[in-house]
Amino acid sequence: MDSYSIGYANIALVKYWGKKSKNPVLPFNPNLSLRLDNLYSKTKIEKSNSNEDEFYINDEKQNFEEVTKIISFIEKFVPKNREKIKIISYNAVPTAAGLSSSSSGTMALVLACNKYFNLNKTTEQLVQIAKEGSGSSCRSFYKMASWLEDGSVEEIKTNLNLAMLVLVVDENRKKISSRNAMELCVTTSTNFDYWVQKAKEDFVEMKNALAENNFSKIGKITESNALAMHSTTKFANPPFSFLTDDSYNAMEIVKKLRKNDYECYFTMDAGPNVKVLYLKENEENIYREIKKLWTKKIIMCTE
Ligand code: 2P0
Repeated sequence: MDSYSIGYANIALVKYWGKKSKNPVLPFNPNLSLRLDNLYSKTKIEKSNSNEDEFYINDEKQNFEEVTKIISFIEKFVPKNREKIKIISYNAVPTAAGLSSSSSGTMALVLACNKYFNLNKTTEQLVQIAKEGSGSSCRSFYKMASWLEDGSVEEIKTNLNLAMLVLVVDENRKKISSRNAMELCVTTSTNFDYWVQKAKEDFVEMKNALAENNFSKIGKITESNALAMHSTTKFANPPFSFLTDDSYNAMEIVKKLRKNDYECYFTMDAGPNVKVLYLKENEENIYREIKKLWTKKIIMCTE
């Protein structure tokens, strides 16, 4: 266990949706996230027993395409003449189901490389390396973080005890990767410019709301930002949606709870699952009420 490096998932309250630059990876708009300490990946690297690089997720040997993808990323920052390696990774997050497994996986991988290859990088350097593997992973290094258009990552402080659970709609691997979906929206979505403008404003408002400890404002921005991001998919060519009927049912449940004075808000990423944001001190009540209305799986994300 000791030799594993841990990386955490994070969920954006103001989303990253679109690359202004691919090399280096820079977002169109500043974005901001909350780390989910219960959703993590752990990774270790060993010398390969064969004469090729190997990659395992949850004991499953990954195919050539996946190995190539991960190796071409790590070759950007590990020594060129190296021995073949075996990357062993476990996800406590369903893989590629819009539950941010790429952010936890990339953070764990970057830390594991730092250890195995004795790179001795600082956290700031590792953050910058991670974002080249998966943009959102750079935010996982801090409990709350913002990632700005110039590539810098800042820790955000809050006095609020923000917490999250997931109403699981579907744990399967999504059909379209967030990278490809994002790219399709950047290049074809007719409301993409509107999204970028709104997200920039949301970011400023969100930082104010966090400074004011104004949870209602934080929640409202979180919901409206998520809906705006998802609306770009509907105006893409061809149009598509990550959300299913069950996602909309889950959103209705959140609204119903709110009406009954259980304050909580929804957000969704590149998948159908619905994340619910609330204050930790209300967790017991919210969980009890939500359980009456949502019969499928619920994942508690924060300690
Ligand atoms: C986010 N997502 O802010 C947004 C919201 C998904 C929806 O960042 O292409 O895997 O590797 O930089 O980081 C997921 O995108 O994309 C993501 P790449 P990444 O969390």
